Amino acid sequence: MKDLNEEQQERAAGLKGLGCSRKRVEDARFTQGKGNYVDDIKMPGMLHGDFVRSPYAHARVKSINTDAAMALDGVVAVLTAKDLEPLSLHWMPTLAGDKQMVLADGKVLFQGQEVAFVVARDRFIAADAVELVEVEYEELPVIVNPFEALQSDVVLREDLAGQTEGAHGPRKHHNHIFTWEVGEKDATEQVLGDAEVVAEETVYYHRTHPCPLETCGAVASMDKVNGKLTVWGTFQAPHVVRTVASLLSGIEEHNIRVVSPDIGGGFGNKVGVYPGYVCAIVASIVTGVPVKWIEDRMENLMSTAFARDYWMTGKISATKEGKITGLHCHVTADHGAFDACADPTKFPAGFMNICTGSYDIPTAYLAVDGVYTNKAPGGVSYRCSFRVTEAAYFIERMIEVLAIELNMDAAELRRINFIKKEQFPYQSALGWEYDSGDYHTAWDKALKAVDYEGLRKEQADRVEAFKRGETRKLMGVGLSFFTEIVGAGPVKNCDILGMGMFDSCEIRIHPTGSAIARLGTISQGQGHATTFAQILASEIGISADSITIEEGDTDTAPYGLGTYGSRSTPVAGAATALAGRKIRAKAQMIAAYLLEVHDNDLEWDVDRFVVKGAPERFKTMKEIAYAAYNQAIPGVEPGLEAVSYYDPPNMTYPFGAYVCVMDIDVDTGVQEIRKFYALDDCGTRINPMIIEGQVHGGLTEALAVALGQEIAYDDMGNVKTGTFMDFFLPTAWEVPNYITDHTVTPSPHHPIGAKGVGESPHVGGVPCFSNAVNDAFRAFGLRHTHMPHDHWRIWQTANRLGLHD
Ligand code: MCN
Ligand code: CUM
Repeated sequence: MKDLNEEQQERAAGLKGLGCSRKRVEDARFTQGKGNYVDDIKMPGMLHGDFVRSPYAHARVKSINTDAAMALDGVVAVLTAKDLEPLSLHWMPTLAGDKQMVLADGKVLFQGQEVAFVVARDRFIAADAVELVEVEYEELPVIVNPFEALQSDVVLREDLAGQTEGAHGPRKHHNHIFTWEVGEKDATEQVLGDAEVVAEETVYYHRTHPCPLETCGAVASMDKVNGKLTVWGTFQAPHVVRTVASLLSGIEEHNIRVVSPDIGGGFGNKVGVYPGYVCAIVASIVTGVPVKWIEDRMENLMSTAFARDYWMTGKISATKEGKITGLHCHVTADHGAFDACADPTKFPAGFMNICTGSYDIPTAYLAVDGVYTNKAPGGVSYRCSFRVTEAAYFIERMIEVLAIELNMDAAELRRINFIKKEQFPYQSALGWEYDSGDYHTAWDKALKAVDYEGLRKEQADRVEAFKRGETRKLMGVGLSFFTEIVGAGPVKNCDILGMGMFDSCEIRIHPTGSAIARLGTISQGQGHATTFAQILASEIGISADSITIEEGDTDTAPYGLGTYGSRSTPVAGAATALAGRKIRAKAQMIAAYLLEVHDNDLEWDVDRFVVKGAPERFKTMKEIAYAAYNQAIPGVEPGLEAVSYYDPPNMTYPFGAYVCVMDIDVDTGVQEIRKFYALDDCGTRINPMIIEGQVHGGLTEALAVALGQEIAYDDMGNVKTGTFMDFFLPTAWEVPNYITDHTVTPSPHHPIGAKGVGESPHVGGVPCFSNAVNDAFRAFGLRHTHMPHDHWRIWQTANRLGLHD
């Protein structure tokens, strides 16, 4: 607001537009128990579904006897694969070009897999009936290790036996899914061979789960009278669900209404299509009454989209002075029983090829091998921006290992390799065009804010004190600098199941000068109703408080690809700004007519059009809206509406600089986070308070993953962490006070210069926490230790290094 005079500033502030820490409008209902979640939907005669799930990770299903379950009073139906087969719905396509069993067809491939769907009068009867379904299994050898899977004679996916081509090219083995290669293999190997220094490491990013507080669920209602199917569900992409449901069921798309009501956290877990959705829909079609399916916590942790499970082997080369010359990365990606990742079609390993990070690395090569194992399917979820979390963790660990190899300070190593401000737009060796960045400024600001030199001095003193026996606590300084890639599209290279990844906004201004805007995205807690109104307020001069934002109902919202990959701001946010500009363009014509001047004689002034040079002559947006409906204006249609479908020219590349200071007790393995500083640059900031909330949330999830959260399997394929007793969910107790900070480097191609931020703190946070743990032991010869760094593992590390002797 710097070019505005005081009076204008006051008017602008009243709009609560860009840059305003406007309070979240959705919280009034959330904090008073007035949210409307899927499980709040209750319909007359509604039935309840529940799954019989496999206790085994790999077994042949010899028989299923449903007689006893059907005999139970209140049970209406028990569906098995046999019932779905005539409808061709016993298998369904996955978002990654594979197919997945809806209900066990001949065998089961992971513990918790859906075997039969019981439909009953209430949830309790359904649960009782689940116990009465008799399934005879014959156990088969279990493979939970992807390296073993590629050696094993055991064929996991018998349905694909003999198929040497998959959705993403040749398959090398019956348990192999795809190989995805990017970059120059020979050139990279040459550079590595000639290099003065090479650091090598295998970094495992363990399997985890986003675990939203609300589990997945759906209510399907087939109205046989008017032929309309309505599905309320936990969908991060409702329009995609509608199109897929239409293609699979043959019901015309206008006869399907998909609604995402309030969603209690998505975090990627609600991008995928689950058997429960399909079964609820089929059951409603079969019974003619509404059917509800809601997962319980264990089902959610055991069977819905997991995250990560990437084994990343890297080689990074540099000159003796520390200038990086090449990067080689091979990933063995454990996708579980079905390839149900949710990446854009052309990217079977997501945007893992952002693994050159924030560094100017001239030569690089990445190869990813996807592998089947006896684990739950999924793969892209948990604030990840399509595997960018894995990529950031990989490169930020490799940098630390290289610093050790070079005997150099890791902050300095980063500084001398950062892409420079003047190199943007920057073409990365693995194919991305980074839109904008100023890494050095951010890094310097961060290091100064934490007194980096002072920390290193203190750390060195601590090591000496430890060696003298004066303390049992070590100190770790975790650094991370990340570059995110968010906002998929563009349509030309990003689609899901062939659906192009644009997004949309439709605005309707009411005669009295308030408005409703509908978007193709869907908030799951990110505060869209608050922030999208702010974008619009600044564009059209109507207060955000007078603008309703609506998302998630396919009958009313314009077609869009939904919310994930932090794409809402970069894509739908851009559509919102552009639709607003269309409104303003029409408003300008109306104002010109009302003021009896030429369009070009008007200029925009916060919330009105003013005659140039005659500031006392103006029409406010409110007046213009009224005239748009109620006054006959020659050559101008009545009404004031606009729609924009936005296909972004590029993605946006937010970045950040994080520092974590940690104290570690070597005798107990307990870590204490003394300080966590997070600087984020997401370009133009719409709502600083919401950004801060996003950062706090993402960092807390990063802390969880780095310091203890894991979906662990035993050799039999049993999920060892299927409840909150053993799956670590951080509470206020474990969470430090975060210090947040920012720089602002606008995106040059986004209409308002905004980049996404939702996933950034997780992407940058995980390596930061992990680097802190590793760094604490650097002085004692540690190069790398795997996450999650829980107390027991940290204790083991100390023990291995001889610190307990
Ligand atoms: N924002 C802003 N200024 C910017 C960028 C964003 O004020 N320059 C605001 C936006 O207006 C929006 C919020 O920050 O209100 C997040 O915007 P964005 O980064 O565009 O991300 P999305 O809205 O697309 O949200 C998706 C992202 C993802 S992919 C995951 S996973 C995740 C995350 O959001 N899931 C969440 N944050 C979450 N937060 C909550 N509470 N719940 C989830 O499920
Ligand atoms: Cu990858 S988790 Mo978010 O994209 O919904």
